[in-house]
Amino acid sequence: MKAITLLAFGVAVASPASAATIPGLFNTGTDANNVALVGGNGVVDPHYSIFSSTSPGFAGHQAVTFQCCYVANDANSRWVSLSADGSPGSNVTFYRLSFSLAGLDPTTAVITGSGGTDNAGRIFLNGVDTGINIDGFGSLVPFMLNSGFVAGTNTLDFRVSDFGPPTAFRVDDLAGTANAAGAVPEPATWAMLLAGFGAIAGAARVRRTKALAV
Ligand SMILES: [Ca+2]
Ligand SMILES: [Ca+2]
Repeated sequence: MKAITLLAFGVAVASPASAATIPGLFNTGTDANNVALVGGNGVVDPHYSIFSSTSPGFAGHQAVTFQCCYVANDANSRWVSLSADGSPGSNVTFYRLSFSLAGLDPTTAVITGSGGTDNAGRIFLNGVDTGINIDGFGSLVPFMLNSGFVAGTNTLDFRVSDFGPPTAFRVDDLAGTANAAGAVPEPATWAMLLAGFGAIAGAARVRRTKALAV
């Protein structure tokens, strides 16, 4: 009974501190409160910028709202594009969202969401291809990122490949958590915990031995 109590205590200590919400994870086409922007096509998205595009003249601009014939916008996200009419298409464009993990442990970060693209989409984290596709606009594709995060500023890029105008993309229900930096036990703490587990195991062996001897 005592060993079980000690074991439970050890697990409680070893468990990381409760995960904190990663700030700055906005869906496409939303305001500062992650609520869908009001207005028709062409409303400026304050969070998603056009990092690069094979169509000249768009890099450095913000994405703007554009809905064509895609799965419906909802209360917390809207489709966005290069322009108010989704032109020009037939290009490859990287849309970027930057966020900060300041004060958080990047090795514990997890981000989930769903996305769609007209026509094909791929997610890059900090310039690295995650291998995750979010293709198509008839429905949104769920995704999860749990590695590749760095301390401080991180960049989430959505590469949208268009096969003919218009083009657009959408991120919905983007959310993430990470532990506070330094919340993970230090090596010395782990050593103490392991020593504790060893003592518990030893005590159990002694009890078994005694039981056999009786
Ligand atoms: Ca939504
Ligand atoms: Ca298209």
